[in-house]
Amino acid sequence: MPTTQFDKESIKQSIIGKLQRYNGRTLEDATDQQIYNAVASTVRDQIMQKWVKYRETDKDYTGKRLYYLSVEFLTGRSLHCNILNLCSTQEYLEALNELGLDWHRIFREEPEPGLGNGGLGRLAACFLDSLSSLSMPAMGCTIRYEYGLFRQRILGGQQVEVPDSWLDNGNVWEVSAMEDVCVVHFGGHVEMVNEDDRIKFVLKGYHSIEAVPYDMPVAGYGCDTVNTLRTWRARAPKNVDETNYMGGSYSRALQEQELASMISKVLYPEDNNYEGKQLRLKQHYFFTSATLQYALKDFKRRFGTNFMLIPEKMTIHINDTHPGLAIPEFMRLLMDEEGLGWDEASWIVQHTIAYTNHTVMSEALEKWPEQMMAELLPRIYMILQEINRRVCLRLADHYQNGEDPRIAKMAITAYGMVHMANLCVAMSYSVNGVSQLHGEILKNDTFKDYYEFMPAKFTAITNGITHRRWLMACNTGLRNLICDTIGDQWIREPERLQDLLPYRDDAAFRAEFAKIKRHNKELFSDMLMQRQKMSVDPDFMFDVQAKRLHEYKRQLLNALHIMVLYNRIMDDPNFTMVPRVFIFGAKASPAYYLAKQIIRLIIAISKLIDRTPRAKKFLRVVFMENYDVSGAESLIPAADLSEQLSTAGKEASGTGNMKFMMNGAVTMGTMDGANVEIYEQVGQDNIYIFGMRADTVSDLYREGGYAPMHIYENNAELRHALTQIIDGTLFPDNPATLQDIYHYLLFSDPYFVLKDFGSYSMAQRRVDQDYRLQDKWLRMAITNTACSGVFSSDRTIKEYNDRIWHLK
Ligand code: 26W
Repeated sequence: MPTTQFDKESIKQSIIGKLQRYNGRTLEDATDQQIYNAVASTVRDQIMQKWVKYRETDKDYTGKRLYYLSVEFLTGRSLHCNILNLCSTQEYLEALNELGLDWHRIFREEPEPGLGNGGLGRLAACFLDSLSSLSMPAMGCTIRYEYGLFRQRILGGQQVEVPDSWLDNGNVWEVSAMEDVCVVHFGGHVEMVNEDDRIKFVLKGYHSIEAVPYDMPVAGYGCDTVNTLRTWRARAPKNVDETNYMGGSYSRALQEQELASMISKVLYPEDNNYEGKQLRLKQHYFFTSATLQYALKDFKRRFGTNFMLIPEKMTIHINDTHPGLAIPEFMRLLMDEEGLGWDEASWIVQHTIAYTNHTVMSEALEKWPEQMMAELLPRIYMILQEINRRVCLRLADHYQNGEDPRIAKMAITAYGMVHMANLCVAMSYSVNGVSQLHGEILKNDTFKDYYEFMPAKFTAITNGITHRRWLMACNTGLRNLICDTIGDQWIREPERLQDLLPYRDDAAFRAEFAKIKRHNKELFSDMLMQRQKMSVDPDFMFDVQAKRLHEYKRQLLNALHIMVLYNRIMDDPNFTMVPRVFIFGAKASPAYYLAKQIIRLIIAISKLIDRTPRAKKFLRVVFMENYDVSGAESLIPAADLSEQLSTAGKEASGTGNMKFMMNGAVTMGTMDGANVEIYEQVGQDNIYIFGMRADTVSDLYREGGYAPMHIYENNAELRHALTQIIDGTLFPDNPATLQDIYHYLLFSDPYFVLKDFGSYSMAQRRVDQDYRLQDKWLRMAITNTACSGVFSSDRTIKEYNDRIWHLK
């Protein structure tokens, strides 16, 4: 047994001791919050022991290291997963039991760091867990937002945003690393000076911000590796800098402090929608620059100034374009700080930076005004212009024509904007999509011209999720059943979940599987009662759509279908269906008007059904408030049907789809993103596929859209449901409340909701039929869990390592 293992008795003693020393309390009169702190810091002690040891060995490490830069790391709570990864579940369970403590109640006290919006941020967190568990040396780097993603309240049937000050009670998991504080410069102007016969560029009149790192340990499962998640906080430097020479006063100094801390104040709540806010650009440069300064410092500690060794010793992975300024910043550090020439610096950067694209939505592609870049980051802007000049020269040469129209499309700076995606594609050694379909779309459409110009760097690696959090920790019932049935090898080799396949035919196994699902539904209902004073009937089918609210994800398709079901129930006295609760979880970006209207629609439908006794027998709609990682951990294990309805070609991958599948929910989905690969894994009998394929969708775009009115005229059920949006059925006092949704669907919807409705509604009829045949349904559910192993992020990380990083 590793020496860092704590036994049950020492865990108990530690908890009691901490309550006494830090709170002056006994167990009996301590609050849940205090108990949480005592338990968490016991776990932390255990991790710290491992961390110290790991860092000791890491000091002499001469191999390659990965820096994973992401503007979001949606880690969720840490306590449970940390205990799990320490392989100490049994010890803690027993210790807490013997102290008379309820384990779930204590876990609930941990504030959830909401340092991300959705898929991209959660993916980064799964990656870190897998990197550690596979013992790969890596550091995750991001911003220490004082306010994470807003908390969502539903008031008067609408979303209201509340600030999320998750750090109020401190964060047990982090330690500051003052030795690595560094300075980031903004503004000023560039001067050319002649030094030792070389032209040097020097930034003058800038404004300094200090970057303070806080480190959170990421312990791998059952191994010695403890990687670090480094979060950077912004503060004003204590010492006077150039700006303060101009008549600094006390109140001015405080103002400076306030302004500086703005940079790491709040996470932008937009998902898949870009706005050129200056503060956002500051955030990106701030954490990117700090990270690269640290990476270079660590490189020099390890290898001195032999900079040409950099590509061999580190990879800088940028999670979408948000940390893309790593490219010019790295060039700047190598040239201006270390004295390298352009060609050497450029060679190093182009062999060190790898880029993942996560979206093809044009409104999400980052473009910064050149003007803003020039004012905020003058030296970086100069470098960007020079990169652009050289890339355009190469292109002109390649096309044998300096006027080729493709050059403007591929340029880094064009028409007054800096195109971050072009920068990242041009300058990194690897560009990857996040599912096979997405990878194809990148090559054939989004980055078509670049793909033809430099095909070798393009690849696709399908996303994954950590089965430790998303199965072992969140669904203990299923985890135990699986271990009892096929042993525990699947924990290290999740593909072995396949061994469950034969048990589809075992009636006793199916019964156990069903019992667990039912129990998870009860747990979810309890959680809902506790979170929002609502309950759901565990005998209903749980039909779940949980993800950010976005037009392309088509929550509207689901909502319209519920209205159609409602009408069938109300119009036909003989109608029956499997009782079903439609559960939604979704945050809308605060400034996204239509998304907020869609939430209103869903809640209005829910209320309509609740006041209609006949409908209530078959139908319920629940809007789960403040859907976050913890909410997902309770909702996903309870789901029967997983709704993945994006317009084909729009969802780069999806990862929620994988979590549902792993927990035995059957997918209702379009042939989009990773749904395609789920389909390939489970086969057509174990998934419900509907709607247009991606190629049909892109044909439709080429033809200039579709005629929703035509569908409206020919589908009476759909017409009825649409009319009810505006005829007072939902809002008797103000029928026009949701008229914008009505008009959107009929006149401007770019995501073809009505077009796919018929096929969706047919597929839903099949769900109803199949669910009645419980054995058939259970076989499908088990198949989904059994085939979910390839979607473990362990597989994903191994592929990144084999194809991109080459860490060992
Ligand atoms: C600048 C505004 C902004 C913010 C976030 C633009 C784009 C983003 C992200 C790239 C959006 C995102 O989270 N994309 C999701 O990434 C997941 C992980 O790869 C995929 O599974 C989802 O399909 C994709 O939507």
